[in-house]
Amino acid sequence: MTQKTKHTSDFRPLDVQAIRGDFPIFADTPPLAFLDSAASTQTPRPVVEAMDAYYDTYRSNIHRGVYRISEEATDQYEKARQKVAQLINAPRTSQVVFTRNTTESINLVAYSWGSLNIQQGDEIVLTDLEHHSNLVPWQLLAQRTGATLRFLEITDEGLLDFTQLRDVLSPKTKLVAITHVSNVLGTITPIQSIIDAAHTAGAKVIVDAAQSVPHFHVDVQQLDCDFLAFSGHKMCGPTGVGVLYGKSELLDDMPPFLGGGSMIRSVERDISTYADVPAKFEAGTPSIAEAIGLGAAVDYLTQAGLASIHVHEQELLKYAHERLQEIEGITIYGPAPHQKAGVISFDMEGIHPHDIAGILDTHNVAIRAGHHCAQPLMKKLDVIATARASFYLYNTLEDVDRLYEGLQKAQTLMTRRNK
Ligand code: C6P
Repeated sequence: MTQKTKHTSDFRPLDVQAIRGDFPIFADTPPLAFLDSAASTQTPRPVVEAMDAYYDTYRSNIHRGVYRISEEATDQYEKARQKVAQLINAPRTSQVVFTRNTTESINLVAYSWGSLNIQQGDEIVLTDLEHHSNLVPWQLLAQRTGATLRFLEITDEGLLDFTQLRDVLSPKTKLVAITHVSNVLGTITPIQSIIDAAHTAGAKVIVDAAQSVPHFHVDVQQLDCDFLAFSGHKMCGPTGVGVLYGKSELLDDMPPFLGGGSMIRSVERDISTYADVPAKFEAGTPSIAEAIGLGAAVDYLTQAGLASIHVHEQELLKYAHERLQEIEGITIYGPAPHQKAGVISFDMEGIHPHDIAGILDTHNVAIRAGHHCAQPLMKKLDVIATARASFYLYNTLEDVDRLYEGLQKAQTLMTRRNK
């Protein structure tokens, strides 16, 4: 299927109460204040129902059965691929490869594209903001090939220091691997300018979109990125399914990542030929129910409207900044709300982030604490860990108030304990 239309604005205010009604986890009183969607989101009923329908009425393997329910499963799996392709405005559905998650998508590129294109002396440009998933695969590739990793640093505000780009990019740069949104600071990177500059330098670009595709429109044709990776479980979909988008000419040339069933054209004792993309990269039985669930999640987010989700998160983020700044001894990391997505990382004087999260949990407020799989960034910020609240379409201003009240209680408790 070829898809040419660009996204038009779908902004309309979110009916957050109606949305919350789709998530059984919020049915309790008082409801869970779930502020950890950057780690993994909650699942709405339509997504669970789509997976239930597969298990209850047409469970079977795909791409091989010649009977009705297998054809139905194949059809639904491929429809999910179409929905994902439309979401990111991929020119062709075949450019969407289903993987397990963002991590696997990036590793696929590092092994397959990397083995063909990276040699000793080549350079791979990363940034200080990268999640380990967009760092360790490139370290492994560099160790295998003798390539060098170079880093674009961040400013004190947690923005990428764009002035360094000219120095970091060179004719040796073969790849720029960059996050679209930092999972720690929420920073939205100037991805378009970086892609354009990388292409001018002759390099390819892979975008880690784990924290962007779920939250606002990402258009791969407009960006002109070479690869883009994201996970289903961060966008109301199930765990166990992720996406790699790639330009056709790159995917076509790349060798398989994993070998086995489903990815072949013909097999002889000593040699095989391979199926076309995306099958070439989907060896073995894939996560069928999960891909179908991801398709339902795409429908759900599209119906809510990604522009509306973004505006809603901005409102929550702005409010969270205002409220948290009222608390004495709090440090918020990262740029101003308008330069970031719905993530707020912070710490409080005299209280370890894990204690903050533990105390908030006793108030039914769920946040994440730790290094967020971004240890080099923690080092840069000169902290061991941060507390992090993150927002999604089902969060409310009351959730932010409960975060604020919980933090005040944490502070009172720890001040009393430390006396
Ligand atoms: N971040 C968090 O921040 P997987 O686990 O493969 O679905 O996603 C990995 C990943 C890659 N890039 C970015 C920017 C990410 O934020 C993540 C996942 C989670 O809480 C878990 S560490």
